Amino acid sequence: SLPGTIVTRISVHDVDLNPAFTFSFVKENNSGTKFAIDRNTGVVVLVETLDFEEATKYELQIQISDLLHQTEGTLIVHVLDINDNPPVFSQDSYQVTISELVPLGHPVLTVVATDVESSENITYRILSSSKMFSVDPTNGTIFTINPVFLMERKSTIRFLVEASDGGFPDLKAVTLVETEIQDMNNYAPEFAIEYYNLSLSEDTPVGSTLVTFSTIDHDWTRENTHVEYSIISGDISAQQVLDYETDNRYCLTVQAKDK
Ligand SMILES: [Ca+2]
Ligand SMILES: [Ca+2]
Ligand SMILES: [Ca+2]
Ligand SMILES: [Ca+2]
Repeated sequence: SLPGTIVTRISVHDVDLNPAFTFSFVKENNSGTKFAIDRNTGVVVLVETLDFEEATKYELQIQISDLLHQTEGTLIVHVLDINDNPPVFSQDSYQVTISELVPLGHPVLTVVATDVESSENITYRILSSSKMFSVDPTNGTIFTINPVFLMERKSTIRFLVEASDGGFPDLKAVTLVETEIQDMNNYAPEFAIEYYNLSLSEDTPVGSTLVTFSTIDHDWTRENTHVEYSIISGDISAQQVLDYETDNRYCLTVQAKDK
């Protein structure tokens, strides 16, 4: 209720005729500064907004006197709870790192919101349309609903999660979830061409560039696509001068290795 609201009017019976009463709060009684009483009429007025989360009940000791006699009474004010506090997330934002190979349904992290009125009715939902993640509405656990490695090659995926307290009115809070996707080295490099056929003249100078290999690696981080080449078998004596009459064919196996 707003300040100024009349809480009640204290009524008094006195067998004497036409007595003049004065009303007051008993001094040592600590009703705070929430209430005031009109000395002459006994009207109790609210002077500050109440808060159920601060106090659920007030006991006001009221003194009534008619010059000769005085008496005391107690006014008990019960404060009714309204939903005036939104839920609060335990963190403004949440960060988590997951492997791109996490299985479907894998719990990624759990977001937690609490509410001073009631944490039990809090429900969670993901605000941004997410093809990859879903949240358990009752416990805030975020899990994968699609294979992560199929998603666009973004290293961080951000989305918002909302908590509703289910009260009236329904109050909400929002938090940011940042998911860093870790590239795993799950692809080997592949040569663009499987067989290379070269024809060289026997007077090709030593040190000539004969061919430059290239490979494709479907991973997407530098560390998982860095390729080193080496000749692993074949007639590597060809570092000398070629001679058609000695050998007219060389066969080399080249390996591309990504780590
Ligand atoms: Ca409340
Ligand atoms: Ca609430
Ligand atoms: Ca790779
Ligand atoms: Ca990968």
